[in-house]
Amino acid sequence: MVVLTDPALDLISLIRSPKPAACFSGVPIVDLSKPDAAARLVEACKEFGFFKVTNHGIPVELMRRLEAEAVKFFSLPPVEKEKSGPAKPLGYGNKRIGANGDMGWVEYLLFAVTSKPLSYTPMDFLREPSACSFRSALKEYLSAVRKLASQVLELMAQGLEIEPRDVISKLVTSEASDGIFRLNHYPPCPVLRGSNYSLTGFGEHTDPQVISVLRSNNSTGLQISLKDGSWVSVPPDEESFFINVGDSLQVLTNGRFRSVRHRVVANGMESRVSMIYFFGPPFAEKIAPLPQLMGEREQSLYKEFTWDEYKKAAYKSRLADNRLGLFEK
Ligand code: GA4
Repeated sequence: MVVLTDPALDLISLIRSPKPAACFSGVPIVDLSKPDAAARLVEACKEFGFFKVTNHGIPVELMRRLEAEAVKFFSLPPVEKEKSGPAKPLGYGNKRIGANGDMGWVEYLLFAVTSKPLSYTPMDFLREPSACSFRSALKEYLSAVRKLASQVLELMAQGLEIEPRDVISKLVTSEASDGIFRLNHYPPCPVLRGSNYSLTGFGEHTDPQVISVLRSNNSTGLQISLKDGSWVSVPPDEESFFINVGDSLQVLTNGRFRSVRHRVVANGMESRVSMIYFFGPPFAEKIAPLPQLMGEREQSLYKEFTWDEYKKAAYKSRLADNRLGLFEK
């Protein structure tokens, strides 16, 4: 029996560890330096909605620099961090996720990011001269990951054999594109040590955007749901990026790609730090299957909607909801 000493824990659903959390060896790896990258990536998006990218050209030092800045921030006393919160939806958040009652064993910072020119909404602490190294790491990281996302989305178009090659990438790199960046810290949870329980760090959900690019430290915790509904643990790799297909890309491909359900299960032992850049389209953009991809008699599986409509609906939903369900025909 676990003794709960932290009252906040009462609110978080405790879930049993998936038996010796065997790491899944089947996560598709897309080596960007290989000629088969486009084909492999399309295959992965159809089967899993998820893949790992290697040989991406982004120095691991840059990832570590930003991670160290995040760790510095999350190590501040709660009163200091709370000056940047609560997240509504941007800013510092602790345990509360979204506005509709979801909770997780996580604290985070959420930024809105514009793509052209690249900028983000700074919280007050980031305007201080002492935050100069945080600002520069953040800007360099966002710029590098935005280039990577463009490259991945162009390869996707190539793999899908559609023209122009930037038909998907331009949705997320235009002036009005709606990006979000998230720094997550899953702290250790000493009361769970030695028990066979684990905690919901971030409950199961799909991402509403086109794609999300994730990098984490070498901690376990990320799990994805396979086509058959089973959950598997993703082996960590701090030098690579993991890409999630989001709901919008599922719609753009008329269901050929699957928006991957994922979650973070905190084992209570190690501190997990992740950084995720969510690439969304402009608010006015219609999210509908790409005409280049549709077969002769193929019908859209979805009602027509704009990103603005979808995002508004998403923010009214609970994390685990099937948000696309509302828009299916
Ligand atoms: C999931 C993907 C991103 O982390 C996020 C999340 C957002 C939030 O944390 O504020 C949401 C969630 C996410 C989807 C449903 C709503 C909104 C929490 C929530 C319950 C930043 C996003 O864009 O959607």
